[in-house]
Amino acid sequence: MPDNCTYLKKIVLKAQNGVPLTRGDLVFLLELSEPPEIDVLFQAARDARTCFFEDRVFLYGFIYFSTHCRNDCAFCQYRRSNAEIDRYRKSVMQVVETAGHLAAQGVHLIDLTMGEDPRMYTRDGFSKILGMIEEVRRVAGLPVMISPGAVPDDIIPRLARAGADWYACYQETHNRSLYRSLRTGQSFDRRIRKKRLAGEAGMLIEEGLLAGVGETAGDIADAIIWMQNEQVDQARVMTFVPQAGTPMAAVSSPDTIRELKTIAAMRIALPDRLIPASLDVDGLDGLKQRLNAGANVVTSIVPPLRGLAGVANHSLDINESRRSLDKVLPVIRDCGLRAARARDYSAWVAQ
Ligand code: SAM
Ligand code: MD0
Ligand code: SF4
Repeated sequence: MPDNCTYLKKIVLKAQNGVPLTRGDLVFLLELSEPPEIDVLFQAARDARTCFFEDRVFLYGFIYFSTHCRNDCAFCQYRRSNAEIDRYRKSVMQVVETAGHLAAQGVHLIDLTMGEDPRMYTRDGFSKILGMIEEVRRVAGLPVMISPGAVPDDIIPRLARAGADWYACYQETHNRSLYRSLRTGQSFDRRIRKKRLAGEAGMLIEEGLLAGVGETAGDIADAIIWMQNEQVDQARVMTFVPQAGTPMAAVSSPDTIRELKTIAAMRIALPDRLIPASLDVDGLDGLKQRLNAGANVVTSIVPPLRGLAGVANHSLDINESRRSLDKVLPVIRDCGLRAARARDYSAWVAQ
């Protein structure tokens, strides 16, 4: 334990001085297994967060506006071949109205997410999305993230021009053979290219990983190194939640400790970046442990009773209003943190 702690502190110091962490450093962090060592890891992550963000946490409203999808990701309930779910497609008016409602509640960003909906992946569909981004920005007066899947190359700069500040597109893993089994039939390189194009078009980039899908600590380390090299602006990890009607339905629910250690390792490696604590995996009950591991953004705040779904959990905590700000804010305070002001967030985005 003392030896491990000394090495841990060395790694933290290195990261603080802006030296990129090596694969070995990251694997070491991810493989810590004794509770006292894991506590030291989480404390180091919180300290790294304090250095750049003090006690401020950002809040993202989430609108999953179409749950139709042409892809067949093995892990996702919205995959094309899942006939067991009801799907919806919200109108631009409904989306804009919901965004206005979320803004009035006090979120800092609106995340507009969709499946690769065949009806939206058309000329008309893309124009509709561009118009939606403009309207949401105007009515909500907040930065916008778009999570539209791997849209055609020429659409990416148009998303930026319409006012999308962020492009979110997750690789899930940087192990290519694992990727092939998860994102069935989708090119790894093409998905990477979309993120690069979005960055070139002036958007901020979010990369994301799944935890508990058969990845090794080395795979996660490789992904974090990629995030360091590409200078992603937001880095996410979510524990896989098994979904009925998918090939991975019978996989047993992974332990969330892998996600928590990954959050902490990402915070140490990328101390000044945004790292989400998603309400979508374990709902409100899972928020505290994610913030305590070093996350600084609460994502997947979804308003109740509007027929809106989550991704990893279709309905967990939504209609019970447990994904609303009045439930989230006390947990943030319990962790010794506080919600940032909207202008703190806009300043971060601008900078
Ligand atoms: N359809 C677009 C796409 O795939 O890029 C946008 C949706 S994307 C934000 C949905 C993300 O939620 C996936 O990339 C994955 O990281 C996460 N997700 C989906 N199903 C999940 C599950 N069963 N458990 C945990 N996370 C999941
Ligand atoms: C979340 N369910 O924030 C959402 C989603 C998409 N940009 C984010 C994974 O947890
Ligand atoms: Fe479609 Fe996205 Fe789900 Fe894959 S993760 S099936 S692309 S909605």
